[in-house]
Amino acid sequence: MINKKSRIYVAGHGGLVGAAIVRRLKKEGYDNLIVRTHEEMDLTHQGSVEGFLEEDRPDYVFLAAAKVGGILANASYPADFIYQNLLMESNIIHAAYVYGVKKLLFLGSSCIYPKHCPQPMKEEHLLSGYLEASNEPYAVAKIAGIKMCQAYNRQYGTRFISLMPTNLYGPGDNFDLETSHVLPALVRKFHEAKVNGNSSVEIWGTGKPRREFLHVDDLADACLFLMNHYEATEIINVGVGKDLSIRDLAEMIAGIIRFDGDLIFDTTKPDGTPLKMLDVSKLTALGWQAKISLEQGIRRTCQYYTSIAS
Ligand code: GFB
Repeated sequence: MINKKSRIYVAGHGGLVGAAIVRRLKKEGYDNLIVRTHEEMDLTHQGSVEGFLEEDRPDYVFLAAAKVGGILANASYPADFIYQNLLMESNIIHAAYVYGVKKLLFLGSSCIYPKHCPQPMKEEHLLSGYLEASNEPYAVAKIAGIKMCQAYNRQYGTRFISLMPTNLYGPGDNFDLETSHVLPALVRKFHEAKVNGNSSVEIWGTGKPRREFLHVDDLADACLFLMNHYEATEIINVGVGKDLSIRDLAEMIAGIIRFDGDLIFDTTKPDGTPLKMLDVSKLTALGWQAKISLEQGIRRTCQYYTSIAS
């Protein structure tokens, strides 16, 4: 188990995942946390990252820093997604080796699996088929991060573990309608439609794709659990083991927000991967399960959004 006095660096502490990991660590009594804002340290700058790790010498690193976004953001900024994610992960993983970090946890994504992957997607399906085009640059960067952790483990005996989370949501999410993921986008759209008395809400695509959603506080709990209990170099999926269609998600959010107008499906927008549910049997076998139901999680996210929108 990580000693409560260990020096723990959370890269990306200001983002959806990083902030949840900080909350979870503080709740557990880990009070020797190290965080740096983007202004204090540019993670795409190797010299700054090496200087920081040489000076602060963290014992553990949660690598939650990434350039992330929904289907449209990935289609619009492919160069940013591959460049920034490759640089940030490479700088931190290499410096973690050079400056003797005891253990590092790397966060990948479920989009690393093939577009037409057998469902539910198992860890061994990685690189068994073509990727979904809409987020291939991001997926390739994340796969490179996995392979870098595994290569350093093999060559230098490092303890760099890699988690593959399913689609995430929760407090601190990005609610920008162009760059966000579907769940926060729909929470905002239904909230605004209700407040403005609109008669309909636009949903991108056909509504047919299915997605699995994990609340970010559950993910943070899984990160701490695996940092303490997982030592293998193989990747491990983190999810809830069930999915629903985008249409059903929209109807669920509309019901919670009590919006009773129409759903308009804009099929000029991309659907992306048709299915991407994770097989979480490896994680379940280790003794971890998600606790926050989708309905509970959406209610909390709606409360959070209402608190920041007003
Ligand atoms: O969440 P999302 O943007 O990303 O889209 P992915 C999921 C599905 O929701 C797609 C539909 O079929 C979208 O067309 N959708 C419907 C919407 N309405 C909306 C809306 O208003 N906003 C958004 N954003 N989607 C992401 C990858 O794929 O998965 C990321 O792009 C990352 O890189 C993430 O891997 C986990 O789930 O398709």
